[in-house]
Amino acid sequence: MRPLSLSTATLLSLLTFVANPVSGAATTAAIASANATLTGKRTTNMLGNIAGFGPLPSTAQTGGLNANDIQGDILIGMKKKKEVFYFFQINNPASFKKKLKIFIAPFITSTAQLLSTNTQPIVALNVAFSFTGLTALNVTDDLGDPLFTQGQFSQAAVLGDPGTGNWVSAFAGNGIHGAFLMASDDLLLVDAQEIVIEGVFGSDITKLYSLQGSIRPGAEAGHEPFGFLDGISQPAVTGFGTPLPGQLVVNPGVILVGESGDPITRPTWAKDGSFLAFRQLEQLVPEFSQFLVANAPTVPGLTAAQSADLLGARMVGRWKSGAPVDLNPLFDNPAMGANPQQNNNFTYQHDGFDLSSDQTHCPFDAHTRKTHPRADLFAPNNSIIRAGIPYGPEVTAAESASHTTQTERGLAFVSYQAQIGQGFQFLQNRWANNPGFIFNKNISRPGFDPIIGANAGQARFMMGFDPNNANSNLTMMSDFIISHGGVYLFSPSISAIKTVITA
Ligand code: N7H
Repeated sequence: MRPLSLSTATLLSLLTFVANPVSGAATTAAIASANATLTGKRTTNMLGNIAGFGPLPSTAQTGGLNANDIQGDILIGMKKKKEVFYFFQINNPASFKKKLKIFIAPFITSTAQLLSTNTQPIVALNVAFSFTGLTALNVTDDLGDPLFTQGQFSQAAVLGDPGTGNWVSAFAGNGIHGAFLMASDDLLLVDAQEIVIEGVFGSDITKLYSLQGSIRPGAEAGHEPFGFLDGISQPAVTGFGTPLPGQLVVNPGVILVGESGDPITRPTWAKDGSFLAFRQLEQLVPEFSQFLVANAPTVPGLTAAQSADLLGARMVGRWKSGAPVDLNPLFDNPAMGANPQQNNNFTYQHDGFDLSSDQTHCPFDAHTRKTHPRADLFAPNNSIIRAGIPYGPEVTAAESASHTTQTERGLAFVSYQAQIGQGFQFLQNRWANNPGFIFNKNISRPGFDPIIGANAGQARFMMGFDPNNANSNLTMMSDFIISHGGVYLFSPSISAIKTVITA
């Protein structure tokens, strides 16, 4: 299945070309032609059309921002069908810069390009660099983000990881210099792009690691591996589209470096870049499903299966359909989950209920409430744009029957923010992992975010799992998510890639 203008014959010749690069060094013309093929015109949209996600803005609605210069992944979020993250080390900075400038930079996909099928490339290509990568390229300006400078590896304990024993070896340390992000609707095309990248750079780079993500099949499209629709709630960035009802509006400088609302002094060339926090988060899906069945509260009028679904919804803050539990406290509401005019329009506040103690609608600990507390705490500067994608196979019958994961699956988590310490790392460390958050006068220790909250591998608790007995605690002896680590990168503007980065 390849519903594109790229024919099988062209693709095969492209793959043959790269598999046998002309005497080890592909010619300029051959690379240009391969690149042109990969960036040719599309006839179908490469992004998933998921009911429940708001529409992308039209080009006319991006007037406030430089959509032609901002890399495409940053503001578009979790809409990709297939994606490969290709992490590399730079061996020959001078040659890498030259080739990046001539062969790759002209094909980096912008935000504007992704907004319409007519302008989308066959494969969307973005690139981002770590601190050690920029240093290798002799780009040594202070970007104003200490966590970027230190790297994610040094933050493992702060992020709640139980050491770094589970980290992918490539993430352990600061060896990764950068990553190519390649997205399309067909993995064969992404593979072709990867082969072109390797043909272009040859021994100038070494691939240290790659991870392949994919939208889930059939009716699960848009749902993360536990089964919940994901990517519904993103902040609305001023100047980019029209906010949906209930959507939090944030200054562009919360996501984009150097834009209005960014309080940090940055080098001029860094404007319209964004910091990318990558995490490989394995999800223990059969174990999670079994936990819900074994720990479901007894709720009058609900069957055991409905109670298990309710527990999942109260842990996440949304039902599997995406409907917010705050507006649907006992039963899922698939029509609301699929309706972007309704599925974000809630605040956790209800007439006749005390916001500082009410957990009958949604627990304080629910993942969505911990990471975006809405009326509990107005904190637009702690917003992120999430742009991850699930990875790994579907759960097998044998895994379901044994309640045991046999093959790794999870979320290739990506978030964009202008300050890592206000965005991803803040949400993980200060909110999700902090049993004292949300701080309020009536409940001093509501507990951990049951989904991503981490306690260095030790037991965690959450209050409010039972709607009829909100003060009782649920203990979780082990995590449902295993961190395999990650990396902090900077995704520069396209003009910066063509100038400062490749100078
Ligand atoms: Fe989360 N999940 O399946 O439970 N997330 N998340 N996340 N997350 C959200 O509203 C999930 C992770 C946020 O605005 C939904 O789009 C899983 C990290 C934020 O109301 C679901 C993993 C961080 C929001 C999940 C994971 C965040 C959010 C509801 C890891 C930051 C928006 C769908 C495997 C540190 C909240 C939606 C809002 C929503 C899940 C990771 C943050 C279903 C499985 C690491 C800010």
